[in-house]
Amino acid sequence: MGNRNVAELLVEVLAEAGVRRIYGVSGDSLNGITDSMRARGDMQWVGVRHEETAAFAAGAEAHLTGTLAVCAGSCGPGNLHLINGLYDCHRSRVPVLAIAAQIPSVEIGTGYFQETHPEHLFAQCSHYCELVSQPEQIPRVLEIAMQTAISRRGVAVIALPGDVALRDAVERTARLHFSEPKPNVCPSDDEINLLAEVLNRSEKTTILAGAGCAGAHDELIQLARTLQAPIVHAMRGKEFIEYNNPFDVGMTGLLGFSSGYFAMMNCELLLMIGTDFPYQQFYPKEATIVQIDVRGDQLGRRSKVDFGFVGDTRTTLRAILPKLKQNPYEEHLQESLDQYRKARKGLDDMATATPGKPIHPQYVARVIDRLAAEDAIFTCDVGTPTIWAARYLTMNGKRRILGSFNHGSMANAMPQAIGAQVSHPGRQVISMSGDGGFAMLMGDLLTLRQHQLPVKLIVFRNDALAFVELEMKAAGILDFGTHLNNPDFTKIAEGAGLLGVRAETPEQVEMAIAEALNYDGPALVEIPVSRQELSMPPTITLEQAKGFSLFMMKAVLSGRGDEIIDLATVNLLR
Ligand SMILES: Cc1cc2nc3c(=O)[nH]c(=O)nc-3n(C[C@H](O)[C@H](O)[C@H](O)COP(=O)(O)OP(=O)(O)OC[C@H]3O[C@@H](n4cnc5c(N)ncnc54)[C@H](O)[C@@H]3O)c2cc1C
Ligand SMILES: Cc1ncc(C[n+]2csc(CCOP(=O)(O)OP(=O)(O)O)c2C)c(N)n1
Repeated sequence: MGNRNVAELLVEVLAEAGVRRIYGVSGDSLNGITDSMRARGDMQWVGVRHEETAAFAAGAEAHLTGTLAVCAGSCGPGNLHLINGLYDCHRSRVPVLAIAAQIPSVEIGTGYFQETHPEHLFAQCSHYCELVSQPEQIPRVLEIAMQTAISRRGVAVIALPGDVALRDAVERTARLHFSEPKPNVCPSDDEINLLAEVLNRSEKTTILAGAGCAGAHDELIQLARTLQAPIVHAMRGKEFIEYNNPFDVGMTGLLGFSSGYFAMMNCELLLMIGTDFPYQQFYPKEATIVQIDVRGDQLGRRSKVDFGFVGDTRTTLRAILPKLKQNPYEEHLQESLDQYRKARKGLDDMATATPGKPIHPQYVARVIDRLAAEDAIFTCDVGTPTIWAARYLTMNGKRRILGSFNHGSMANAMPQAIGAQVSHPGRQVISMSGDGGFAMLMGDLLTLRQHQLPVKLIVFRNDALAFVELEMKAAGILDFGTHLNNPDFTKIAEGAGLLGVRAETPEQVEMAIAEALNYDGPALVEIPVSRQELSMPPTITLEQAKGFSLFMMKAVLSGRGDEIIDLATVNLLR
């Protein structure tokens, strides 16, 4: 083997670990890496138009596959653009390696052109972040970064000066040759006995289950049956918990269902499993709270906890199930299920189309749900599309759903759809985009064309930052700075080489979405939806109620009475 350089060794280590592609924008300081990818030919360079897209796309791939995904940015501004997407990956606990190219090593510390310090910039959104200053550090530092991202679930960053990447490598090959360890983590025998005793004592248990229940569906259902417990799911648990689940009573939280809220508030014992549901005010104050999580540092993070256990969901539930007695009391479960049926019907009644009336976004979401493939992958923008996705998309164990649920960043949906489609070429990928979110990273529409990714973008066009308007109303502030003067997005899509379709009326929604889904290529559907569509929280607190009436007063005083009528027709009189 001749003089292999650091970049070539780096790419080889990634390839040997199963990495198939790198998302990014190329640049001088990345030349060593992109050139060795070109020369090898077995790893794909997924060029995008904004590095933030690269990070979101890598995060989507990592979420869907559970394996390491990689993104890269050139020195200074190039890798700085990765940062928001990396925050999202880190907070979603998905394994992503970011290669942040660095300025020439001899210039570091001189305030040189494009100089930044990635090891400081990315420290907050990574488990590991180190500068490679010597060829001897590769592959060891790279492998530590990869191992850290995989085992701690999150982001690792290596900052690599372009000149170091081009120097001769000292080591010859990868050092680590083992597949990812997947240990079973179980509480001790004494703890399992204690957990059984606590659960057997309760007559009214509610389970709050989250993404940490992935892969433990059967055990979870058996647990709920034994405890006669309704299951409330947190948003990131939706794809793993909601389907084939006779105990499901929906979500709680601002986007939740009243049934989810009441099941949590009315229980005697709340059993949290694999969830980091963040909103304190939605946890019961009086109930005994038991929490199971694979990470000890998660215990008690969101609410008081009376009993905390460290274990993975499947192993822990398998250990506990034989020790549980059948709960003979079913009133709590039946009441919760009744409430769920009512809440569901209320939401379904909102998802209708009336000729001559505005298009309700709930109806659009319902149509997407009905027409989408059995194994579709959905992404939804932060903003009201997250609400419609949470409430109207039906999961079935094969479908997947992604959002920026923990970090809460706008503009996530199209970039995540790019990562989903690149890594799953045969699957239908649907992005539920807000007009604000879509426009924020709209340049990457061109990535769909460039890589011929048949993503379907459904743009909920309400000409507003509507979620912010909702928050302003709830806080008693008159909305301001939220209007969007939008272009015709279908024309932009057509100009970018996509199919552009527009639905003008409720009757056209189904046809427009079907046309896009059946089209063999990337497509954008623009649907003007009513702006004042209130997504009512499951219970309105006194503070929020005050907020709403205050909004009405302010609106009247400012002569915007038409808006109140608008609110009333859309929400109260429907
Ligand atoms: C605009 C907006 C509004 C939102 N409103 C709501 C809302 O109303 N309701 C709602 O529910 N969410 C809402 N969310 C999402 C919310 O912010 C959180 O992202 C979500 O509730 C977290 O879901 P989770 O607990 O399932 O997942 P995570 O936050 O990912 O938590 C998973 C937990 O499981 C643990 N874990 C992982 N693997 C295992 C394992 N094998 N065994 C055991 N434990 C494991 C992890 O350590 C972690 O503690 C909203 C988001 C946005 C953007
Ligand atoms: C990067 C970023 N900027 C601002 C916000 C605050 N924010 C949350 S939702 C939202 C509005 C989203 O608007 P749009 O995508 O049009 O969706 P809508 O709510 O109107 O359906 C804003 C500005 C954010 N979460 N992320």
